[in-house]
Amino acid sequence: MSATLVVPCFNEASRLDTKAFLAHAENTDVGFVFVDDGSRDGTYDVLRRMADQRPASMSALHLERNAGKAEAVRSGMRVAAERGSTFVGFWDADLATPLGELDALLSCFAGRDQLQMVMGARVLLLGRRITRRAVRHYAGRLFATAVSMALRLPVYDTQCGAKVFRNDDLTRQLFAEPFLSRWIFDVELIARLQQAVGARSPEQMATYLIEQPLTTWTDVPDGKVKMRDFVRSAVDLGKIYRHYLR
Ligand SMILES: Nc1nc2c(ncn2[C@@H]2O[C@H](COP(=O)(O)OP(=O)(O)O)[C@@H](O)[C@H]2O)c(=O)[nH]1
Ligand SMILES: [Mg+2]
Repeated sequence: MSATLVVPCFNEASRLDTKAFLAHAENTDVGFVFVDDGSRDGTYDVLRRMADQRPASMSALHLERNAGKAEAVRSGMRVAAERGSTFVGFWDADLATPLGELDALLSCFAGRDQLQMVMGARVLLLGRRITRRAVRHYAGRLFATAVSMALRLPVYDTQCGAKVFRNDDLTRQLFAEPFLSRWIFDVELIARLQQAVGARSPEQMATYLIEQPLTTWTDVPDGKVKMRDFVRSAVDLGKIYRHYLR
């Protein structure tokens, strides 16, 4: 398999587009590890029924208690790594980033031997369809600016729910320890990568990490991230700064 994607799922029973995932598993060599993050709405049943239809490329994990996206992704990544695909990654269940964007992210690895991680970036450019509510866009820009200052890295969008990695020991190391933050563990991943490769200048980091602008991204209604999560993210960024970056 070329890639195995972890899809964290919290109360996604009615929102999950199982047809889109099944079609993708059927038509490509991409595999999926769905992780039910202690949902209370029958998500696990939906996931299991879907995975049973394509057991070779889909599996469903169940976490007893709601642990947050970071831990759900981390649990899934351990399983995904065992699948032996060249790349692993994680992808939000709402398909705000359509699965059709995956190839563009994976093709970044071609000819870049040291590249470890590719992040989808929601950059609004003419000719691209990036639809996001204005308030979330501006809150996101503010947050991204604080993150790039903390990481000393001009990263545009750390919070897009689509990220892929080379499936190797370094990636296993990035996910080895639990994350400090439930929501902005993406920032921790970058800080861990900076530490692991001992490279801090933006030029050095770009051999290990790049952002790929998406062609389509749609803010899916019923997202569960609210304004208080913005406040929590700011608090978590402080924690991450003290732990990894000071
Ligand atoms: N809200 C929330 N989402 C979780 C949790 N655990 C895993 N997820 C998944 O994290 C992803 C992002 O959540 P989503 O609600 O789309 O966030 P938003 O689009 O940023 O508002 C989805 O795949 C969720 O199912 C959790 O504890 N809470
Ligand atoms: Mg979403």
